Amino acid sequence: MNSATFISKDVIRASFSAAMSAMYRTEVPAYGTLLSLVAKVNAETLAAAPELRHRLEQTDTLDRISEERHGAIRVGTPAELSMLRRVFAVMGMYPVGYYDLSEAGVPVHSTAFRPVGDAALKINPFRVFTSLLRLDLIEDAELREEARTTLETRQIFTAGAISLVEKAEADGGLGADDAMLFVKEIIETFRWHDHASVSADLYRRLHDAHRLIADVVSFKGPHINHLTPRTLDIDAVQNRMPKHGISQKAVIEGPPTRACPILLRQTSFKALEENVSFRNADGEWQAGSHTARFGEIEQRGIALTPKGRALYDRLLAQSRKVVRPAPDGSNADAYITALHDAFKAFPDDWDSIRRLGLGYFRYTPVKNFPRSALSTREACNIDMLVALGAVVFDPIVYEDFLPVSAAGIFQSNLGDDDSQKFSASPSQREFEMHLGTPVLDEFAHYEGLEKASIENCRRQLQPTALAN
Ligand code: OOG
Ligand code: NI
Repeated sequence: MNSATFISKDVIRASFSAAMSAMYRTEVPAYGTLLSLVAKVNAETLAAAPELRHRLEQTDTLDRISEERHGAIRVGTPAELSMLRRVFAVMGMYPVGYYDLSEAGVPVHSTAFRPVGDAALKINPFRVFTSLLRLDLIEDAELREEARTTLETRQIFTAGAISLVEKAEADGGLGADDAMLFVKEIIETFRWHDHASVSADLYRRLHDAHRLIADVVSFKGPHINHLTPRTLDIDAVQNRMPKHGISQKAVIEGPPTRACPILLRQTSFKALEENVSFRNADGEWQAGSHTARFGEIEQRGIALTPKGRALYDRLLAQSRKVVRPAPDGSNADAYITALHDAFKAFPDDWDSIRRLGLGYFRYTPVKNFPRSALSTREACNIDMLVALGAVVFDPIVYEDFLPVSAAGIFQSNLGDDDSQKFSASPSQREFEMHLGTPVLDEFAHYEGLEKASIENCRRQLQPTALAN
C-alpha cells in the first residue's frame, strides 16, 4: 500500500479517543454527567469572556477543548508497557516525561503518551497517563512471586491488535479499514472486566500489600480508570458537582485560582465500589467488590519554563509547610488560604510571566501591521516587536501532568486510610529500558513551540527592503 492511502495517525487517535469516551460513558454513567456539566460551564465561561474566546480562535485552539480528554491505565509488566508504546505510536502518541510515584507512597512509575507536534495537538490532544507497577516494591517475596506469575500468564492485547500493530510498523501506516479495525481491537485492552482472574484470597493479600497492586494484578487487563475532560473554569465545576449528585474531592489539586492559570488544576470524585467476582481454587465464582474507577476534571494553564516550575514547586512546598490538606477535607479552607498566600509571589499577569521567563508563549504577527514601519533590527527582536504592537503573545498550554497532583489523585482514590510508605527510588533508566525508548523531555517540546512561533514572526515581519 502506498503511503497516500494511509489514514493519518491524528485521525486514528481522534477516533480512538471518541471510542474510549463512548465506552467509558456506558461503563461509568457519572462520567457522562461530568461531561455535560463541563460543556455547560465551558460555554458559559466563553460567553462571559469574549477576549478569551477570541484568543483561542486566533490560535486555533478552541475546537480541541470540547474533544480534550486524558485517560489513565496501569500495567503490570515491562512487556505490556513496551507493547503499549508500539500501540500508541500507531496513533501518533509518544512517551513524554517520567513520574516517580513511589515518592508519594504509590508503587508505580509512569509516563504520559501524547501527541507532540503543534499540528497534531490541535487536531486531538488525547493523552494517556500510563503507570508500570513496581513489583520490586512488594516486600513479601512469596506474594511478589505470585503476582509476577499471575501477570506473566495474561495477554492484555487481542491477536488482531497485535497483528495490526505489526502491520502498521512494517508498512508505515494503516489504511482505512485496518485503522477502523485497529481502534475496535485496541479498545478491548481497556475494557472493564467484572470477573477477576485471581481468587478472593490472593486478591485480599494483594490488596493488603497495596490497593493498587490488587487493581493491576487481579484483572484480565488494564481497564481505563478515568477519563478527564478539560474545563475552562474548574472552580465553577467543582462548586456545581454536588448539585449533580457527584461528591467531589475536598480541594482542587495544583495551583490556586488565578487570573492567569498555570500548569494544571484537577479535582475528582471518589472511586466507585463495584461488584466483581473472584475465581476460587475449586473453580467457583465468589462475589466481592473492587474500587478502581473514578471521575476527574481538569483546567489547563500555561506551560512553565524550568525557572517557573522551580518557583511553582517552591511555593507549593511552602504552602504545604503551613497546612497539609487532610484527605477528609477538614482543613480545606485553611489549606486554600495558605496556598493562596504562598502564590502571591508568583506574578499573575501574562506580561510579567513572559518578561521574567517563567512561562512559554506563542507569538503571532498582528494582521495588517505595516511591515514597512519596522527596521531590520526591530523585526529581529521579539521584545521590540511586542512593544511596537507588531506581535501578540498567548500562553502555550501545559500538556503534561504534575506528579504531586497525580499522587493526590491516586491517594484520594485509594481511600483515605491508605498511606503505606515506600522509600523513594527514582528509576527512570530502568523504566526507559522497559519502555524500549527514552521518554521525551517536556521542556524541550514547549521551547521548540515557542521558538518556532518567534521564527515565524521574524519571517513574516522582515521588512521588504533592507534598511537601517
Ligand atoms: C493515574 C493518576 C494520574 C492525573 O491526572 O494526574 C492522573 C492513576 O490513577 O492511574 O491521571
Ligand atoms: Ni487523571
